Amino acid sequence: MAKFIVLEGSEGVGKSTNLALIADILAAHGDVVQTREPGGTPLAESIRQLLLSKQEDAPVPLAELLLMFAARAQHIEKKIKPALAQGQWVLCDRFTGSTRAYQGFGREMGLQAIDQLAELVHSDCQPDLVIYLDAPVEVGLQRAGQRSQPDRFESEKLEFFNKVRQGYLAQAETDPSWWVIDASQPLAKVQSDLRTKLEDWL
Ligand code: T5A
Repeated sequence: MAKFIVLEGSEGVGKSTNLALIADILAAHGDVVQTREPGGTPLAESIRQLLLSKQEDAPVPLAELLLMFAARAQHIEKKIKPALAQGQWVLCDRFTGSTRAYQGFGREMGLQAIDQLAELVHSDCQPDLVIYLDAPVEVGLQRAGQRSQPDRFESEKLEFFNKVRQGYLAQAETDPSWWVIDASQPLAKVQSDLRTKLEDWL
């Protein structure tokens, strides 16, 4: 049966790069819908623009949190649930694990409100597997920095990203549906680790 798989990790660890490999492996098992958060539908992509762009009236942490869940609610109802109902695999770049790490730990909002919102928005739609790509913050930022202009999140300080990483590691420690892959390794090794684990799981 098709499942809902999420790829998590902080900036530049290689989520987009490895999404293609995972989609390829899954394709042997059925249709795959690739998507991302925030985003995945036209409305949710508009919310993504609001969240990532640098603007004078930047969202305060609570507005940021609510916008993440507004985008997620739209994405789940319009794209994730319909795909799963049609027997398609859903492969998503980020989900609520990101909210716990970035807003819960990075912005220090804690987990209580996030868990309440998660319950409201997707108590009936949880990932079957979360693949967390872990690397020291400096490694990811250096990789991400080789590309375009930093967005609003990428412009945060090192301390913010260290808290985000702690948030990810805390989730991976307590949730058995999470895998941790060492993404600081050369890409070929990251991909062979991913392939071995995933083919075994499938
Ligand atoms: N956000 C999101 C929240 O705060 N709360 C939430 O609830 C959600 C859902 C979204 C932002 O929103 C925030 C988090 C984010 O800041 P995004 O664009 O989806 O932004 O996320 P980013 O992490 O910014 O995406 P990136 O594209 O920067 O990172 P990736 O996808 O992890 O990295 P990737 O694959 O583009 O790789 C970066 C570079 O590294 C190379 C690649 O070739 C590429 O050049 N690379 C490697 N190089 C050497 N060795 C390896 N192993 C490599 N793997 C990749």
